[in-house]
Amino acid sequence: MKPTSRTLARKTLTRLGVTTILAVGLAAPALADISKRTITVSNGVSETHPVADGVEAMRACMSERTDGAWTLNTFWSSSLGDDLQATQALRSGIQEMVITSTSPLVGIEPALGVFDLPFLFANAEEADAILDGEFGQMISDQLAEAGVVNLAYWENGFRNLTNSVRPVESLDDFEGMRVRVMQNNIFLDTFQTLGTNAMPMAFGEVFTALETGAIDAQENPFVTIETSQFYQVQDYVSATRHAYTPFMVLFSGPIFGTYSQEEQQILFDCAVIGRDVQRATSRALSDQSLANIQENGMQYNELDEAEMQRIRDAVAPVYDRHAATIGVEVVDGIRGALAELRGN
Ligand code: KDG
Repeated sequence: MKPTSRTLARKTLTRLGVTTILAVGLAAPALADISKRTITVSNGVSETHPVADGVEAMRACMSERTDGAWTLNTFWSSSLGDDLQATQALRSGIQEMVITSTSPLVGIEPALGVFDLPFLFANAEEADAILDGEFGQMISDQLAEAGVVNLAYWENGFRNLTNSVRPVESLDDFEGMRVRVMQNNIFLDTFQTLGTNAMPMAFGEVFTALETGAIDAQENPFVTIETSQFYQVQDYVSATRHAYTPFMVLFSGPIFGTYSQEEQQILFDCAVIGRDVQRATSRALSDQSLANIQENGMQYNELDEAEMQRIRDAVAPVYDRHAATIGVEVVDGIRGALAELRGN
């Protein structure tokens, strides 16, 4: 007997109903655990910096894992405040995320100062091993007590000096230079020990201070020097590699607590996806950035090993002077982890 249109209709509805139930049923755990969300993330560098590559990879990951339920809104060049201000907004639960250097946050978590110790890491491989290993996790655990969740360490990078006075080819060449440093007593002490007139300042104020001549110098990775266009207001760049600064992808502790476990895992997973893209881009662009700032008029120099050793020796006492503030066990911990890495 040929089925009536009514029967066909019922079969279709049933099939449709079963399909829908299956679809909702299959999706239900995910939909139940994933809410529609808008996440604000801010940073102090410009959108041309490799941080943007990491953010785009993180955004794509979030979109895929939440089936488009999450929106990531980005704010660049300190437009939502400097690193410390944005981090305080996270602690208050009025902003979700910031990608920040560790250095400006030592007032919140003194142990972060360990990463400001001069010449701590010899290369990026060491930095990755420490940051992505037990030591980095220990620091992240301490940050959780301060009301922020560190989702991953990204790369700011090895820092080099720029200035508008003279090429810095020896320890003596630092003498009297008005150098902007991050708002951090370890950087302040390091550059005072080198003989400079070190001046703490938020990153967003540096370009204008260089442009007006209020300061002579600043120090940042080549990629930041290029993307912040410091070559417009600086004449010399010297390969001092005097410190390696990590970025952290921080999330608001109060807001994190309102996310389901599945959502929290997505945050961690996508920040790590972003980390690998951001680090790779930062390292791939470093040499190109150095070439570009030279093409834009900066005079580049490296220092001979004897002078570099004089500089390293001059700032070595900074470690002992700040161990108590950072935490003796923290300084000993990273020294031990590095010794193990180096097979010492
Ligand atoms: O938000 C990131 C910036 O603040 C970063 O570039 C920090 O390296 C930094 C500096 O010199 O302040």
